[in-house]
Amino acid sequence: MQKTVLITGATSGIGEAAAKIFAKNGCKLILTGRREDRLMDFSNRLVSEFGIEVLPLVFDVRNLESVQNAVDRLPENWKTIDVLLNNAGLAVGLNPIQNGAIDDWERMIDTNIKGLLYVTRCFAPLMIARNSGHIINIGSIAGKEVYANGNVYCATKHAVDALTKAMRIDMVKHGIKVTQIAPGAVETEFSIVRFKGDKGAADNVYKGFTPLTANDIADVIYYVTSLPAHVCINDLVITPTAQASATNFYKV
Ligand code: NDP
Ligand code: 8X3
Repeated sequence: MQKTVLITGATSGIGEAAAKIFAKNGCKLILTGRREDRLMDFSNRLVSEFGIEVLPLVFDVRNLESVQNAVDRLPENWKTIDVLLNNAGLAVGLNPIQNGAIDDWERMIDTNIKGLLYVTRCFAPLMIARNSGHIINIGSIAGKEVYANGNVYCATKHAVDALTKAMRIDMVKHGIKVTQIAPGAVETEFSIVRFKGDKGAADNVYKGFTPLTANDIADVIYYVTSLPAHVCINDLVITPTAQASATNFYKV
């Protein structure tokens, strides 16, 4: 059966790679992000390359009204969402707590925690109405451990870890699977955003070892959605082979 998959943050990195693998496998896609040009170009490319249907929705996950509008305006034939991939997220800044920029903190908390909650609160009722669906939250190794200067980002991803467990309990009686995928270092635009456009600092993060690619994570996302109805993967931590913990890398 052709699945409908909703992906937040599909304009780059893991969300974009996930959209491609679901497209290749013939799924209908609802793709979201703030950068309208990128979202439209990408959606059009997927339609022409894979002959699938794509519904691009431009909204900021931090804005509850926009998220609610998106669900209220969903055409009837897009309401049967089988997979919700809560992927939109970011790290901004890398400072000790006493020097943290309050605006950076607000952006991370509003996007990674409140945004994920808004999207889930607005879209999960569509799954509950059908007693079927799969919610996949992109957490992080930063949701399992903390590291120097990672303070607020780590806290937001610990919240994703807790919310994933809590959602699974709330959803179990509705037949809805809830999975967390918690990657280590993946080379995407993540570090460019974290270092506020400093490409040199971002490149440094991935020097001396082979990081994961967005496609590596997308393959795992697709895999967890391809299992039989009675099988739910709860939680997966995925690192590059050269990464043993949040801070332990073998670099040459
Ligand atoms: P990217 O920066 O490449 O992608 C982030 C995506 O999130 C973009 O599509 C961006 O779209 C979207 N996004 C950010 N803020 C908002 C917002 N307020 N509203 C809507 N969309 C938003 O990074 P990744 O692909 O690496 O990150 C994806 C997820 O993976 C994040 O949750 C991140 O924390 C997590 N992660 C990443 C790791 C890594 O090493 N890269 C490791 C572990 C977890 P747009 O700007 O168009 O809105
Ligand atoms: C992204 C991975 O280690 O930079 O979540 O926090 S890390």
